[in-house]
Amino acid sequence: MIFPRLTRQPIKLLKNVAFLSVILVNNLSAQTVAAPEVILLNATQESELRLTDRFVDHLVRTNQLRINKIVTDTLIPTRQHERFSQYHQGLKVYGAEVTRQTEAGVTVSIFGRFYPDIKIETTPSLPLDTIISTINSETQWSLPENKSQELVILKNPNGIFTLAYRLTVASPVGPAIQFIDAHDGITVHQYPGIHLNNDGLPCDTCRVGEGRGVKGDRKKISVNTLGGRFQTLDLLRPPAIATYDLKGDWERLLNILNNNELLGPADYGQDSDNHWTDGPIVDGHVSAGWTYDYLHARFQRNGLDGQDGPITTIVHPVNREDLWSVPDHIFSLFFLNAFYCGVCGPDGMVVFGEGLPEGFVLTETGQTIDFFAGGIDIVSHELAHAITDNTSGLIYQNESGALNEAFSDIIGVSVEFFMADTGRHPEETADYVLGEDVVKPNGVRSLADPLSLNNPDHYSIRYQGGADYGGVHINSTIASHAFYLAIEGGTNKTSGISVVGVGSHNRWQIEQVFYRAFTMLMPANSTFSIARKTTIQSARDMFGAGHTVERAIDEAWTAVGVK
Ligand SMILES: [Ca+2]
Ligand SMILES: [Ca+2]
Ligand SMILES: [Zn+2]
Repeated sequence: MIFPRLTRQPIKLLKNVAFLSVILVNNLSAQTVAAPEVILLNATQESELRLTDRFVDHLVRTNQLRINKIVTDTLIPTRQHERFSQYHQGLKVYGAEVTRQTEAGVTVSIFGRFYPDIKIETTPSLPLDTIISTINSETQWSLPENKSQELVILKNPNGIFTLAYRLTVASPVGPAIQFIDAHDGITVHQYPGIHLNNDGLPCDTCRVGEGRGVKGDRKKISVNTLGGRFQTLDLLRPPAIATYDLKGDWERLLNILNNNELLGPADYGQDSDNHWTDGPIVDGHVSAGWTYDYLHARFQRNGLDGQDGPITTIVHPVNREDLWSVPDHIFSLFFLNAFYCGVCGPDGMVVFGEGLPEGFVLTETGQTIDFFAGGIDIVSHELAHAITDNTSGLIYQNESGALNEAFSDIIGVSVEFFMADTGRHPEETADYVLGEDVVKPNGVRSLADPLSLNNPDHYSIRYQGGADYGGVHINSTIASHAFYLAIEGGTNKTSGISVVGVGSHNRWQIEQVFYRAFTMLMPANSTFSIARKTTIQSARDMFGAGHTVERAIDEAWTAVGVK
């Protein structure tokens, strides 16, 4: 049965305070007021905070907002961050979040969007069992039972609220989170990834070996010894950092990604004399370690989940000589890509593609593709997706998806600078390009000059089509270029507006400010505009209002056309 759909409400953005005062003064509930479709709950000034704070309290008291996370700020330890999810008739409104920053119980900032006027039938026409048996009959994999399945309210791509089941579904290209209409069984939205935790392991078998990377460069590698052999399992750092070598068995890897098989100790990268010569194994493992070290040194963050949970990466998903024999989807997934999967295995995992054999180029660009594990910025980019999954959960489509991708590029570039600044890897030079050591020449994206690789450097020229989940990679450079300008300064090519940056010696300031905004202040459905507001708030929190840091960030967003 196809349930009649509601038509979209006209968007009317009433002024926050005016609308709130109607509610509070007349003591009406949000539903009985002639409500706008969405209420923007952005408050950072004392004048706005009092009413907005009371409104949030009202929503919490009436069960329309429920707390889903409280985190202590690692960079300003006196601050706390509450993350609320909107509920409607007991069902979570997917992505509708409000974040509230407090100090000693006093509210400092609030960000988010609240939908006051959801009209939707919350009884599903199709039971969950029917959906699951339909899915299981359509694929060779069974639906993993350990992944959460829930009924939610989802704003579909057309802006219509839809009652949908949220499920983790297996597929030939790995699992996806699907939202399936609870009335007609049609998939209304899908995206990759959530993230679960496990404890680390004790260590009495840790060893440090010596390895050679993809570029023939020498580096120390933290491994584990077992039965006289060595494995790429790092037990020296607080989380278990494990690098698995799938030895080209992509069919087994698909079963693992789809949670129909588990990785085991036999899958660790192996070496007989602790002189490691497999470049992708060495680089993937060492770069995951650098990423951990960076997060801890710069943000006092304990790993990807903040609790030193395991970090799992996979190399050699295919053999290069199988180039012509694998199916097309395997070719693009395991030769030409690297990805993070939050719902794969107990802790999520990153897979690094194998690249192309020597002599092969991408016909469109003439670029060669090396092992993806050979780019430290690629490794940290993928691992940063796990951080986003564990914090803001930025929804992987449209502007919030572009922010999700921008954060990964920002961490990717920052880890590269962090490592280069130690001087321990003289063969590595840091830059604002992502993937230049893998996709050659030129790399994948440029934060310094997005236009040079066909990405927008300004909001006015953003991609507005439906491909790439609404341009999540394409448009990411609008935000990551703002990050670049805030550090290095310079002139935006499209707007001609110049920015005075904080200078490369102060890059840590912008890195910390952006990290706080992206992981603590942003709701899951953030827009570029909220990214501007939250990064400015974060700068004020850390360095005070009117400081050069705030000015640099403010100018940078203006230069890229984000208001
Ligand atoms: Ca580089
Ligand atoms: Ca780079
Ligand atoms: Zn990404």
